[in-house]
Amino acid sequence: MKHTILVTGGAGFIGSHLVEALGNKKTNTIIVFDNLSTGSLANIPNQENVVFVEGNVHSEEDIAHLFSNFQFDYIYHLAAIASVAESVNHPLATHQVNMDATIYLLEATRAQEKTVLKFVFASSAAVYGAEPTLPKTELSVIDPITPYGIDKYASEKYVTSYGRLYGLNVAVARFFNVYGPRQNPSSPYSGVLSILTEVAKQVKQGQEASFHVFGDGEQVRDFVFVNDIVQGLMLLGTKSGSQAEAFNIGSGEKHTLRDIITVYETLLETKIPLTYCEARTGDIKYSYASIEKIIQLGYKPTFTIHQGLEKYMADALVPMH
Ligand code: UD2
Repeated sequence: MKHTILVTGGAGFIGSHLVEALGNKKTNTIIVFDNLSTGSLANIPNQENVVFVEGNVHSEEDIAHLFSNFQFDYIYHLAAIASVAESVNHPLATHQVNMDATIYLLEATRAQEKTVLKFVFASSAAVYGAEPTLPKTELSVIDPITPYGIDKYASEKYVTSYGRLYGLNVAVARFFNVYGPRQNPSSPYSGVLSILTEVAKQVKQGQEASFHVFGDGEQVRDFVFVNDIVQGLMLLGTKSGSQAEAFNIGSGEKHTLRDIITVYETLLETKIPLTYCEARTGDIKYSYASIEKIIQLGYKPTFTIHQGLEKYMADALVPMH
């Protein structure tokens, strides 16, 4: 079967890994729709069945233009302003990207002649906020505390409601702390493991560097390797049991930041210099997922933290050309 698949944010960290996996099937045509604000052309696999279209998800005009050129069998909506801090500093601008864009896409999907086989929306553990009950199940209290989390949750509700109101085939993924190659470490609010990997790389290359631990390092997270996120997304895309439902995607493991630093040190056979600083305001001390619901759908995490970091470090330490 030939399928045309849209990946918004396909030039970004998670999106580009999804594009790569989908593109392995030669009968698929993947349309990468991205404005390259944080993503990059270099992330997109150079393959005949992968087509790049530049545009803004928060432009109704750009979306209309995209859908006038293509009819999609599957849509993975990953484009977003991924920084929580950015959403706190610029709530209105981030709202347009993280929420309005979702409705533009849903409307265009509803209007297209072809029935979409699945529209999968990338949401976040941020919807659970700071409510302390753990592990987070899909039935846990929802209490987002930032514009980012609020827009993710509102978008989720639009997506699942389009399933119920208009019979659109839809599903929602709630990502926990994703890490892996191509995660950009350049902002202080980048994923912690992208920053730690950068520091580890510098230390390994004999440069002077130190990793800043915010708080005591005892904060707990569910770090999930990007390939497992891709596995989860593809399951949500293809399984009928995901219809109009939200699913956590995590690793099923939980680790303190200090444990993770020890794994890096073991892998690199060297100590990483640490600087302890004040905990971040609003930082959540413990966050981890129950992944039982997506396991019922057939999900099986394939990377332990050790295996994931090994792969990530090997990739990061490849000599530059
Ligand atoms: C994650 C998500 C965010 C949102 C949030 C919901 C990522 C990158 N972010 O934020 O999008 O879904 O969960 O709660 O997945 N840290 C350091 N040193 C550093 C950087 C971070 O100690 O240089 C700490 C940080 O204070 C936190 C932990 O590491 O305790 C993880 O930080 P993060 O920014 O990677 O992710 P998190 O869980 O705050």
